[in-house]
Order: sequence, then structure tokens, then C-alpha cells
Amino acid sequence: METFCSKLPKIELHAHLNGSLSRETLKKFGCADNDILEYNQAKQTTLDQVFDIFKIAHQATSTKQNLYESTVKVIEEFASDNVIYLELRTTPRKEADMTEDEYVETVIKALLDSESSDIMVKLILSIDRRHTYDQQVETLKTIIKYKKLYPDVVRGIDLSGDPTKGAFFRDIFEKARRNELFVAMHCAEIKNDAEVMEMFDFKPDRLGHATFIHPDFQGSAELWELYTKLQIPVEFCLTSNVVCLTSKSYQEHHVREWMKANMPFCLSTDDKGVFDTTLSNEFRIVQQTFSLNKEELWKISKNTLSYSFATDRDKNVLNEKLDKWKLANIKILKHPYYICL
Ligand code: 6MZ
Repeated sequence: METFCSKLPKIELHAHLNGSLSRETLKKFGCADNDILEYNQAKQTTLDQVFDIFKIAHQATSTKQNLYESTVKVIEEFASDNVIYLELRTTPRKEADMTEDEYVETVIKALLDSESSDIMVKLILSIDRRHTYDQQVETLKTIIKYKKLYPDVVRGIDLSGDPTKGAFFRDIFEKARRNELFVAMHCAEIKNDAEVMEMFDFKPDRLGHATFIHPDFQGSAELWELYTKLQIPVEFCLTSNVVCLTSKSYQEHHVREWMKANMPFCLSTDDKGVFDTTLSNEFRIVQQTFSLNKEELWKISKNTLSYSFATDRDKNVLNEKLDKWKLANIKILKHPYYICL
């Protein structure tokens, strides 16, 4: 099954660029060994602590050249994990050597230079919820500017950052939507029923984490009922939640409620560098924890594609790839028994 999860063509929809840098990339850009150890947490941390860790990556990507090379490297690493479609997300920021515009241009250039027949890459630009309203408005202007310049590359907007701080400003995301950006939103990464209600009312295209929604997971019957009506696809990041202690264990991860109720979800890495994981690893964990078969794992990939922000044309190309792969790799002998090679 490990080999199957690794070979399976996968779709990654929730990956933060500066949380996805590998140890090798950090070392190359002069990070101290201690910092690399701290960044590359295979051990336990907490959600509070994790947000300081990104500063290490931000130092490494503070010049245009390093940012470019880091982005290319992250894409290469996803491609070698058999990710065939990647929506990479990052927060535009300025540095001594770089304006916010140059930051976005550098990432876009790296994306365009990295696309190959193996991997298709799109960009989601993030708004950091810790920023003030005015700062968020400024970032939105940058995001809309690049959406207009590169409509096929910049596909969506995301709200992320430390969930214990800052706020969700609905009008910012309404404006983003009017400008043809799809909206992904970190939601219920900590318990915050009032904010979840506001987000549900806005109805983002996808939710990240959705940890505290189901009543068995400190949510409420009301929230869950509303969610089951909305059925917004959720990007689950199991290792991230277990490492940050917002989920007790893989067995007790809320993904199980989505499986039971047949609600839409996908699997993602969140920050593959920080959490020392890969998308294949996330599939393997879910397979082992919930005893999924090959067909079910493939179906997760297939469903994930339909939740992506890709154009219909791109979805058709990728659907064909997934179907061909299934025909060649999952043999169906006689319904309803499957023999998987
Ligand atoms: C919320 C997260 C996150 O944007 O500089 N980020 N936001 N929850 C999480 N769960 C652990 N993991 C990462 O990548 C790093 C930034 O992504 C967001 C944070 O804002 C972090 O600073 P970029 O490429």
C-alpha cells in the first residue's frame, strides 16, 4: 500500500509555500542547523508555537533569487511525490530586497518555469488574518492585480495565519469573489463557533482544517447540520493537526466524520517541511487508519480534482490522466469484487 500511495497520481490543494521548504533548501540558503531542526518538526509542537517557525523560512526566502529557487524546488519535490496538480499558496510580503509585487512576480515566474507534463501548478494568494483591515485591503489590491495579469495562474485567495489572532473581514472576500477569485478559508482550526457561522454564511469554495465543527469534536449540532447542508469541501491536514495537538490522534481525527457522512474532503500536507510529511504519506496514514482500499484512495484523488480551482479544460486533461492510471493500475475483475494489483 505504501508503494500504491506513492505511485497514485495525487492532487494537492492546501500547501503553504514557506511551510513546504525542505531541510536541503533551508540549508542551501544558509539557515543554521538549529533553526532547521526547529523548522522541521517531526515532533510535537502547538499551534501557538508553529507560527514562529515560519520566520525561519521567511529569512531563507527574503531575496528574489532564493524565493525563486525555493519555489522551483518545492514544486520539484511535489512532482517527485507524484502530485500531478498542485495549488501552492503564499502570502505576498515585502522584504528589503523585494516589493510585494516583486514577491508575487517571482513566485509566478517560478511556477511558469516549473510546469511540465508531470505537474500542473496554480497559485492561491493568501491574506494573513493577523494583518489589520487596511493591510488586508492593500494585499487584496495586489492579489487582484495579479489575478488580472495571470488569470490562468492565480486561481484563488486564502485566509490563513494564526487562528487565535486577527479577523475574517467578509467584504474583502466578497470583493475577491467579484474579481473571479475562488475562495479557500482556514476555518475552525481552533474552536470559534461565531466565526465559523460568519464563514458559513459567506460560503467559501473550500475550507481548511474544519476541526471544531462536528459535535464529537467540540463543535455543535447546529454547526454540523448547517455544514451538511452546505457541503463545502474540506482540505484535511492530518499530520499538521496531530503535531499541533488540535487532533488527539490519527484515529480520532475528524476526517472520520466526513467519511461516515459522505461529505466532500481532500487530503493535504499543509506545511510539508514543518510537519515532515508528503502527500503520499498522508494517503498512507488515512489508508492504514481507516482501512481504505485502492479504489477508495484513487477516488479521493479523483474527487479532489473536482474541488480544485482548475479551469474546466485543465480538469478534463487531469481527469483523463487519472482514469488512464486507474485502468492500468487497478484491475476490476468481477463486480463487486475488486482485485487490485
Ligand atoms: C494557518 C498557516 C498554517 O504564506 O509565507 N500558515 N495558517 N494555519 C496553519 N496551520 C499550521 N500553516 C501555514 O507560508 C507560511 C504562512 O502560511 C500560513 C501562515 O500565515 C504562515 O506564516 P507563506 O508562503
